[in-house]
Amino acid sequence: MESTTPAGAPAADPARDAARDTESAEFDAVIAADGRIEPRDAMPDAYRKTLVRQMSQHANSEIIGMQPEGNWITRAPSLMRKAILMAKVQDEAGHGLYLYSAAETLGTSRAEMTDALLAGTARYSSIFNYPTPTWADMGAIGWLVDGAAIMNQMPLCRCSYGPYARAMVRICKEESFHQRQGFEILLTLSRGTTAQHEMAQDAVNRWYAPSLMMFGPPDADSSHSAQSMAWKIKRFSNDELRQRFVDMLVPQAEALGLTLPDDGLRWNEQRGHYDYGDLDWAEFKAVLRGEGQCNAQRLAHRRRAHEDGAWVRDAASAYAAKQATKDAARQEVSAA
Ligand code: FAQ
Repeated sequence: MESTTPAGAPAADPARDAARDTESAEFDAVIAADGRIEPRDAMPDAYRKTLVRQMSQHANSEIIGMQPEGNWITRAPSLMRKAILMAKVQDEAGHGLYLYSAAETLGTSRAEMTDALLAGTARYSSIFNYPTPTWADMGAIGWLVDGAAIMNQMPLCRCSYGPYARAMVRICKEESFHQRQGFEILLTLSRGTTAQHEMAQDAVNRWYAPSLMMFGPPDADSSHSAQSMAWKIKRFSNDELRQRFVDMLVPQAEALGLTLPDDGLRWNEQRGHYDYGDLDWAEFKAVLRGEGQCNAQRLAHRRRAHEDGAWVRDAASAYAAKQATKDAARQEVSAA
């Protein structure tokens, strides 16, 4: 226990203070040299807390993000489409698990992160609170949502926290496949019958603005960006990534033969980027408050799935306990 003065304040301990200064200087030096912080390394509490917040939100997003597409597995228009969609949704479960595991290296358990999600005290991406009424939504999610996810996540492969950066490398490879499958769904619909083309356009109309909001609030309102960029967790600001995304979408929409629903969209010669229209940040805030179209449905479904899976967790724990007892007995025998 830390020794305290009679007044309750920690007693002066020059050796401990010197050790802390050294740790802090080492941390700063690794960040400055663009190195990686690993789980065994000392790190400021605020750095650890920021990572747990962002990584658990990211993991939660992957897990909740299975629902809008899961809605279409039984109704995909062909066996091939069904198999591809199932594989994509499974990938998302895998991404959630890598990310929870990576976050666990910071000392917060997956059970704690899951409890926070189920209690409604942890966030997940705003985008997954929108409904998926048509098959074209599978295309729009792949093209726009996975497209935004890659744009945001490629720089995270260079994040200063080693386990997060390494998890992102594989995740980005899979997201890239997801984006292509979404693009291909939209291309097929866009070149199909008039009704199919209209269905693709309608889905793009509904997903375009929410996908731009995935990058988070404008820089001026982003409470965490400055510190996260100083720590090299984030490499680019929310607005920088949003701009890159818009610049990427415009030629791709042309190739698809679809229109982006944005009156403000035009090439700005001076900036060398596309200008785009204002986003409805009141809607974004409402979604974050839990007032989106599907927030209640998404959480209720996740709670139900968690309860339904209790027997699997119980069985796995019982099996692990049995194996541990057997291993201990074997070790006793071999030691005797
Ligand atoms: N939704 O100060 P900032 C995917 C919150 S994975 C909800 O700018 P930060 C794959 C933010 O948490 C998609 N909340 O925050 C897939 C903070 O609130 P807090 C998920 C949001 O962290 C595809 C407050 O607003 N990807 O799509 C959102 O510096 C298809 C202030 O914001 C990641 O999580 C939002 N969109 O920057 C799966 C990537 N934006 O915590 C299935 C990793 C902001 O103070 C199908 N995360 N907030 O209460 C990040 O890069 C960052 O966390 C940002 C936000 C950029 C999302």
